[in-house]
Amino acid sequence: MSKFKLISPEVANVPWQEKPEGLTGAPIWRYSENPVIGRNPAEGVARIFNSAVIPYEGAFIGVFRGEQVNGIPYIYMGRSQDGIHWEIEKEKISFVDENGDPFMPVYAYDPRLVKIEDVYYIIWCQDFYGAAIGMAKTTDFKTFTRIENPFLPFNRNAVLFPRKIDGKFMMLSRPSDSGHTPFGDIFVSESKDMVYWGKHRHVMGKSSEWWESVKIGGGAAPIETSEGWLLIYHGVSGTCNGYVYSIGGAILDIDNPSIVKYRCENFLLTPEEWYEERGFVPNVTFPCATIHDSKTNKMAVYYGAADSYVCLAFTYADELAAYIKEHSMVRENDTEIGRR
Ligand code: BMA
Repeated sequence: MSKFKLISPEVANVPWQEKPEGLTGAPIWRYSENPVIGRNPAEGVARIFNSAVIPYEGAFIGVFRGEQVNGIPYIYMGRSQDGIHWEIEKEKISFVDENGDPFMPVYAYDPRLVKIEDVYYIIWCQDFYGAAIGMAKTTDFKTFTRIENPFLPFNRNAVLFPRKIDGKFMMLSRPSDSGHTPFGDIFVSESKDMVYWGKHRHVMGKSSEWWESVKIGGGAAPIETSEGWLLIYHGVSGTCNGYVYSIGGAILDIDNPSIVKYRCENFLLTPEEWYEERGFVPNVTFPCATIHDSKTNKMAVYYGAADSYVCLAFTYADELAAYIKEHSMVRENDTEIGRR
């Protein structure tokens, strides 16, 4: 048996479906009942996608990108007993400032949800004179207090690491432009207090593999393992009909996550099913969260499909890590300029 270990709590009720016979390619398979959240999932919300979930009090809680019927995205909360069937709250999350006064972003999309020590952090993309990272914290999922803008515009796809490294919070992000950004690498930054961020380091760049040759961006919160930080991210290719968003995997050094130990040259999942190829934006698979059980290595990956649906895929974390290692190709653009 492999010595691979997930360094995270056990989650006995991780959403799960057995591996189908005859699976080829990466060891990851879609939930047969996808999508798990369909169109018009709540009053005033046309579509929910690119959303994040986390185990909470024996069940699951999620923060969802809800595209309202006026076209403006906000973050909605949802609860689920099994991680598959969700009850979405009617009202979007009301954010407050440090004094408890209302403080709403103009819009908010692509939330990630990460627990560090006893605090839950939501990280999203918002308007701060252009696309920028928004953050808030909660301990009870009732009060959501905004945190200072961590980075200048333009930036998207920020994801916090689930623990401090050497006493510092660590965050991945993808500096970008104000539009449908035609470039983008993943960087990591650190902070002692979640207010001042610095020591920015390049983690990895877009690649020459077609499926991630335009840009890449963080996906789910990095997962601590005995091999390093397992990172599920998205990679984008350009075609004559627009961008295609696939899911990729890499393993970063546990003490210095700017170092890429392994990076899979193959996509893990790419749009193939009707709900990934057809929708508001066709050909998008966009991972934002995983739920993983350290006892069994079972792992559920939540991804947005075609900017229209929430979907689930499953894998065994140890098999996935072995696949990433077996097909690893770390290149010069995965190192920092001037460093080897
Ligand atoms: C990106 C983000 C994602 C979206 C993707 C495809 O720029 O806006 O939310 O899924 O485009 O439209």
